[in-house]
Amino acid sequence: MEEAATFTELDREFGIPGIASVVEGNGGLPKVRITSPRAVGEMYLHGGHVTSWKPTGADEVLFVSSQSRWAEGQAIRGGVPVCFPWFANREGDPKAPAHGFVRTKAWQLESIAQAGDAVTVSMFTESDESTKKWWPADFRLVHRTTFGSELNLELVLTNTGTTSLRFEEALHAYYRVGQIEKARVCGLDGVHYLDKTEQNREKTQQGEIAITSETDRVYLNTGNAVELEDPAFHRRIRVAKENSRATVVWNPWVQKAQSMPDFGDDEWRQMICIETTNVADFAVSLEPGRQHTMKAVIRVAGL
Ligand code: TA6
Repeated sequence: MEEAATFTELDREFGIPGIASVVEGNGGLPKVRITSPRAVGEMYLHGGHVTSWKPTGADEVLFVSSQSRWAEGQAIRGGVPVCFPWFANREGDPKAPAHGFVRTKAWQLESIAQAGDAVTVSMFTESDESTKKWWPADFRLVHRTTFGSELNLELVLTNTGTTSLRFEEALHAYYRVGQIEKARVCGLDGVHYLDKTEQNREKTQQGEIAITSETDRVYLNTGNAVELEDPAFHRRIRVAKENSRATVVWNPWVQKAQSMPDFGDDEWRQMICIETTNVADFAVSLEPGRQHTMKAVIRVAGL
């Protein structure tokens, strides 16, 4: 009875008839479904996780694995996972969950608002007993997403404690591509990166990025917008950002894909991650009472 009431109550409190509703999603997890004149989309309370954005007149932009898990304590494979307060494995703590603890947490709805033809959904999560097991800080994290002809993602952190915070963050976006071998990522020419497939060896990007093997790179000290050119889908996806000093590009290729239980063996051909982040030397420090916002703006155009 509780579950059903939750959806209905949330929908009654936050829903906008014909535009936004709170419904039961995969695995019985609550999600916000957007059907606005400019776009359709979905965002789960589980992880404050956007799983779909389809601007009017275009195909789905985000990739979600057919093998994804949809359960408490498990991360959704695809869409835009929120990584916080650390990225990837936590240094010196092999037991700590990869990419932090908020992507597997139940977030709360803060608001759903219509602005013209776009719809903004705000979800939040805060420090509590479960987070303090891993990280002693007091914080409030809001993920505010605007679904329209472009997708605006804002991660807003407030230090609600009395001591300074240092954290990493990522909007770990998975994009659908028609055929990865033909896709190209432009905008990082000349940028230094750490190659995680070679023990973080430091390299410099020459020209556009082509995916020809497992690719796991952290591009450092860059605020550049990047463009994903996808000839197979005849489209270009532009990812611009604010207050982010590093960009991660990832494709698992064949072997890593086979090693992931929540990812289809052949799905590496259909996706690439282009992640808006602050990681490594670009982790953020935040004084008590202060707020930090990282933003990504995604647009789709024909190729
Ligand atoms: O963002 C790239 C990365 O850090 C890769 O190293 C790879 O592990 C990927 O994230 C997925 O991580 P996950 O914990 O979701 O399996």
